[in-house]
Amino acid sequence: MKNLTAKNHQKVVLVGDGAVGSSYAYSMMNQGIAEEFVIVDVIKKRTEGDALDLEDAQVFTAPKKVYSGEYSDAKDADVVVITAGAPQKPGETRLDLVNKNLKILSSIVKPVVDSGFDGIFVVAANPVDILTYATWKFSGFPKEKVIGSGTSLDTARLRVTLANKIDVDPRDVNAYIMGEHGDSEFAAYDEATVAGKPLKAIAKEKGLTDDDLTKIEDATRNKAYEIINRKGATFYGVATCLMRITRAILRDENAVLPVGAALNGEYGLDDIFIGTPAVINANGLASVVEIPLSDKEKEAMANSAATLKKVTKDGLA
Ligand code: 6V0
Repeated sequence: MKNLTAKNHQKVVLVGDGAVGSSYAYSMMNQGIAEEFVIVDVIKKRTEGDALDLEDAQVFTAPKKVYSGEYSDAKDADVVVITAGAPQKPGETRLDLVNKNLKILSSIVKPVVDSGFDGIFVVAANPVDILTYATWKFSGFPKEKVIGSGTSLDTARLRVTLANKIDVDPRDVNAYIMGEHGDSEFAAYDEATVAGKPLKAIAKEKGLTDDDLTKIEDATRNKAYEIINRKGATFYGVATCLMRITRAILRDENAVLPVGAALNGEYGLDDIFIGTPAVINANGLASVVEIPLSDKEKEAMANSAATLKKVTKDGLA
């Protein structure tokens, strides 16, 4: 297994240079993470243009080799990030995308693996939980080497909205959206805290009722639709989540992040990738942090898992 901490040259390959991918590339450039950044897409002119455009930013960030490449460039990469795929159209759910994007995914994972790549896959293309599972299946990689963006974006959305309501920094809101990145996801409010104090108690002090918290949960679930209806796509939020996951891997952080993680009995589930907090380091997914959910939340998790399992079974049959 690659020992990233011993390396001082880190390489990331991005596959899918659309709205999400190019925003991720820009975020990575701004953070100065990874010395080598390769962009792959079926539209070669776009990757060449983006590489030329991005390289100008390094004057103000950190020196980096950024170029338009091929799957063979994944050979010695530490991380391959997959953002290739058709995005949601207005009115389309993430699950509607499954067949279209499974085909695209299989055409990507195979040549990446054939290149000799033995790093970590990070998947964001939708429906992300299904595509993360499929990446694991198609690649034959160990489960911990495949990470989905899962409910990272949804969790960010929840934290931002809560933070605005209770007047604390969103980074100090310890609350998670769990389950499917999609319509069956849920807010694990019962265990949410700010500095160890139950979020529900703080919310009450701020005059928020349980009904208000449910409205915030619903708004979080529907925020993608709100954004898509206005600008056609969502990309800055998820791109930043992807940067955060990549940074945790490359810097061997042991960061606890909401991701799409493979479960091995946690929450009574297995053979699934689903949104939960997990420890991320240079080996990929070090462990799942199993939140002690309330009975109602356990039911929501089981329901979300059942939704995903059905689509996975139909899609990969
Ligand atoms: P986009 O802007 O259409 O970009 C998709 C890119 O993929 C384009 O540049 C295509 O050329 C490229 N592409 C298509 N097929 C292939 C292929 N076979 N090989 C290489 N590249 C290919 O879409 P956008 O960037 O908006 O979205 C990308 C994916 O991310 C979609 O599946 C979205 O649904 C998904 N999102 C995931 C989110 C999450 O939280 N996980 C959030 C937002 C979007």
